[in-house]
Parts: sequence; C-alpha cells; structure tokens
Amino acid sequence: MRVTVFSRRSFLRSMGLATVAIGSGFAHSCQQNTKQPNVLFIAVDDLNDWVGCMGGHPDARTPNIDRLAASGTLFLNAHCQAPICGPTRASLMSGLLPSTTGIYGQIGDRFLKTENPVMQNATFLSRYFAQHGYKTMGVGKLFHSSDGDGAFEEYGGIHEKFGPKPEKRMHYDPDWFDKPGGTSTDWGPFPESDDQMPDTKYARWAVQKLQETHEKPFFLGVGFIRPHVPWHAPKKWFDLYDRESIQLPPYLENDQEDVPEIARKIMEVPMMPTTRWAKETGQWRDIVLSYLAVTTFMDDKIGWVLDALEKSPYAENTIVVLWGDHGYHLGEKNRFAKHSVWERASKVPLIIAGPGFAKNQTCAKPVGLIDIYPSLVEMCELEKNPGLEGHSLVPLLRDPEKEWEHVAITTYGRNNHAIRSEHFRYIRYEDGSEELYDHRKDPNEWHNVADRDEYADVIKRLKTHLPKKNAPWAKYSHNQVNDYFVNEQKSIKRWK
Ligand SMILES: [Ca+2]
Ligand SMILES: [Ca+2]
Repeated sequence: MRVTVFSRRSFLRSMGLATVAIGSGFAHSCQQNTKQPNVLFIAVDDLNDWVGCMGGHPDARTPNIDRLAASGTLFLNAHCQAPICGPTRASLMSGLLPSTTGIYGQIGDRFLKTENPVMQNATFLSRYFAQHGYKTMGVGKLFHSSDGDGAFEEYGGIHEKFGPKPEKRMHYDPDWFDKPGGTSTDWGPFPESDDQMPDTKYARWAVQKLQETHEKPFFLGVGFIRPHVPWHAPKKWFDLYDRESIQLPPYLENDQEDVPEIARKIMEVPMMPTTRWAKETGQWRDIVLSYLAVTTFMDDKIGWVLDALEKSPYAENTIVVLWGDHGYHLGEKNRFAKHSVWERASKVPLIIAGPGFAKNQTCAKPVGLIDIYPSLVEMCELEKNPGLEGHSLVPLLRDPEKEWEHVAITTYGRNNHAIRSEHFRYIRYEDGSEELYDHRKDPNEWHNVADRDEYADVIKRLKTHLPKKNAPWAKYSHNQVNDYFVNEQKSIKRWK
C-alpha cells in the first residue's frame, strides 16, 4: 500500500499559508481563513469491530466507515476505558480514567461533576476547544444522556432516545424470564422509513451545519445511537443481507469454566439473552442479522455527513475522528451484552483522518479512546492540557509501527481492570484473581493461561500498568443491571 505522508506544516506551506500557521498567536487567531483545522467528531453507540475495514465480521457492510478509514489511520487495537455508555464517554470527554474519577457505572450528564472534585477540575474536550477559539456544535448522543449538560455551545438535541417502538416486542422481552432490570433489547425490521429513525435526524442536522458558513474553526460532534439496542431499522437494511448464509460468531460451549468466579459475577447481565437461549429458540441468526442491518443503516447516515463534508469548503481542512463507545458480545462467551472486560466488549473502531496525515494506513498498537483528547489537542495545535491521562496518537499517525510503550486499560467496577498490550490481555479483579489471554494464538480469548509458568514474566510486566489509584464509586454513578455492583452501591439510587 502506498502511503503519502505530509507534515501539517508542509501541507500548510504548500497552501502558501506557512506564515499564518507558524507563530505563537496561531492557536488563538481563530479565523476560518487561517486554516486552523476543524474537527468532525463522530460517536457511534455500541459499535464493535463488525465493520468492513476491521474484519470483525465477514459479512459486515459499512462502505462509508470503510472509506473514512481509507482516508486516514484505522486503529485495529483500540479499546474503551469502560464497557458501558456513561463511564466510557465520561472518560473520553474528561481525558481521565474511570479509576481516577470513580465513574464506573452509568451517570446522568447533569451529575457528571456533582460532588466529584476530580471531575470539577476537568475540562470536557468540547469545552477545551471552545476555550481555545473554536465554535462547538453537537447533536445526538455525545455523552451518556445528551451533550454533557451544555458541553457544546450549540446543541441539536437528542430525539426519542432509542427511536420509535413497535406496539409489541418483536422477539425478546426480559419479563419472560422474570429477570431484574429493564432493557430495550429486541430485534427485527422496524419502523417503515429511515425518516423515523433518530440517526437520520442527527445526520440531517450535521449536514446542515456543514453547509453553513462558520467564521471560527469548528468542533462538530455527531452522536449516532445505532447499533445500540433495540436492533431495529427499516426492512431495506435487512434485505441487504442473506440471512441463511450469515456467519455466526465463534462460540465455545464451556468457555467460562476457566475464568475466576468473580468474573462470572461481575459480568453477569441478568436481563440479557444468553447464547444457549438464542440457540434453542433459533434467534441467534436473527440477532446477528439485525445487528449487521442496523449497523449498515447507521453507516449510511455517516455517509451523508461525510458527503456533506466533502462537498463543503471545509473538506480540505477538517480532521475527522470516528469512535465506537465500547464493543459488544453477540453470542461469544454465552452472552449478548457489553458489560465485560473481555476483548469483545472493549475493542472499538477508532479512525483518525486529517489534513497532513497519511491516508489508508492501519495501526496495531494498543490505544484507548482516552487518547482522542490529547491527539486532537496536538493536531489542532492547541496548548497542551496537562491534566489528561491519555497519550497523543500523533506519533502513531506519523508512523504506525513506532515503538509504543503504552497499553489500553479497560475498567468495569472498582479495581477490576483489563490491560491490553499488543499481544496480550491481562485481567486483574478486585479480589486478586486473574486472567491472561495470548492473542497471537487465541484471538477469541478461550484459554485463560494466567496460571502457566511460561507467562509469569508477561504478567509481571503487564501488572505494572494497573492504575495506582482506584477511586471510590462516584456518588451519582450507578450500575443498575448487576447484583454484584448494586450491593456495593447500596446508598446510590439516582443516576438519571
Ligand atoms: Ca454505548
Ligand atoms: Ca475460557
């Protein structure tokens, strides 16, 4: 693959703008005509690696995400810092690890900083850009509830949360199982038209913003809700797939026999379907079809936004970053859920493309969503925010093979961490029990090798990356789905 690399300055020089770009006042000069890059920040809810360019599922059709990947760097070993919506977004937008903020469970936007001195000292990513001369605009699901309680200057709203609901559940109702907790989980073709889907509205809003004239450089956030449950989208997206030939994910019946007891307790999601149920009822194939179909629907709407950017005056001077907020199990390890520190729930798509950076390249180094904040700050040449815990990915955008000493850390609940290096996943739970997976031989994480002597040195090395601080649960952060955590949080009631 031929890769062309420009430095941003050489790109600016080629545009005859070097004298504008270089100089201490550049970051604050703020006029769109200075060519300070805009940022298009695309969030996708519950999207795992089932996108064409990542190869996570052989049948996945995501032509628009694929073309974005071809225009920049696709990270193939990127991970969320928490495997559910609220805390992963709180981490990305604050630039802080869950173990630093205590935000391990869901949290309403308006409580993100309440009685949390660590968060009170943090500046959300979009606000940081506003403080440095950017116009910030957002739509859809950017934080857990909406826009981070006003973290974007202009906000286009969030519509109907998960979209319209059919009168009756189509395929799945947690009440059948008398299980605790609620879930919107269901699947099948619904509603009639794309116009009824929230993501269509978000895409339209973003397209309109890209058609407007902006005097200042902008930071535009677009938060798509699919493929979050319910896996509903109009039928035409289901018709793109051949149900009978769709490949089911790898599944090992007794996979959980070699994991510690605490793993089964922490990662239990009682109201979600199990793979055993899905196999017995013949629903597994339809769940996989539905996840793929709604992902293709969402990808189409990303295409609208990318098309609008390409046709706009901002096409040559906009950084695009796309990220999924955490992964998802679709039958692997007998579960359909996020809520785990295994690879399926932590691995996410992450693409960064921008003027002056190489196109069509991939990077296999372990990185985290927490690295987006410092990366964008560096790419836009803003002054460094010293409070951030992530690492700028700019060195990897310049050279994806570069020596990279960092790991990706995923945390679920207090003091339960996964450390992802280039080849290994090391998990350590609050009670000291461990898992280790060797991804060179075991990409499905079927064989826990933590107790094997030959891996003792690997564990010793990975252990040094465990967070030194494990903050107590933040008062308003709550995990409502799991008895194990509910016991830990008896005093916590309110999270919305
Ligand atoms: Ca999510
Ligand atoms: Ca296993």
